[in-house]
Amino acid sequence: MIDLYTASTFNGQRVSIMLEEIGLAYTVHQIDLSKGEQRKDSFLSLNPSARIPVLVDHDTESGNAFVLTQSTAILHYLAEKTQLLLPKSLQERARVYEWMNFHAIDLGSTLFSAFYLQRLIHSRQPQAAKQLSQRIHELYYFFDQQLAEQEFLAGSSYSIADITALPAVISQEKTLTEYVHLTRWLQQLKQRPAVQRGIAVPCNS
Ligand SMILES: N[C@@H](CCC(=O)N[C@@H](CS)C(=O)NCC(=O)O)C(=O)O
Repeated sequence: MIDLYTASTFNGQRVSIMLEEIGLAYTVHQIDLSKGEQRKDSFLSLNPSARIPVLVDHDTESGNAFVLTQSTAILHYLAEKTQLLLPKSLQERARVYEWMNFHAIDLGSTLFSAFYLQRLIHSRQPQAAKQLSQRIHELYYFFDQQLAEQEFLAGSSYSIADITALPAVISQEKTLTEYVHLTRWLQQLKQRPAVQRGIAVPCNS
């Protein structure tokens, strides 16, 4: 049995999409970030850094519950546990990690900085805000070009690289229509029942 502590954010939805894709049973525990539930002692005992998502796997070889944080580490863990959504060959797996890092680190941190800069200090730092938006465009262009060459982010099969990228792209869909290959990929993945169920967690659970 698996417990998932989550909220309706990109990092949380990566894990719920993954769990829906691999078909493992799990219980959702919604953490209301706006009410500060991530800073309650019961949650801090799972993740002292006060961040969702947290996965607790009770089905381990040792019999001890295994607690894991960081959305991309959780995707790796679940892919290895089930041998799903991760290619067999070393080089193909490396390609998956390459694209996971692109999304979680390069694009993710730039979007995060832009979000705060645009809302909090745009009037004082217009040049920095402009540079960040150019950088976001470059990163999306690169992402789009990758999908011009192949069906999925890391090659010919759907993988945890696609799941890493998906929640942020779904939430920004209306602003990304100029990227035609990315849009083709997005429309294809949005047809997947597991994606539809996973993106709705925790609101519909
Ligand atoms: N790198 C972490 C980031 C986790 C994270 O930042 N979670 C946010 C929600 S997306 C959170 O719990 N924030 C709580 C807060 O800011 O107090 C991951 O990928 O899981």
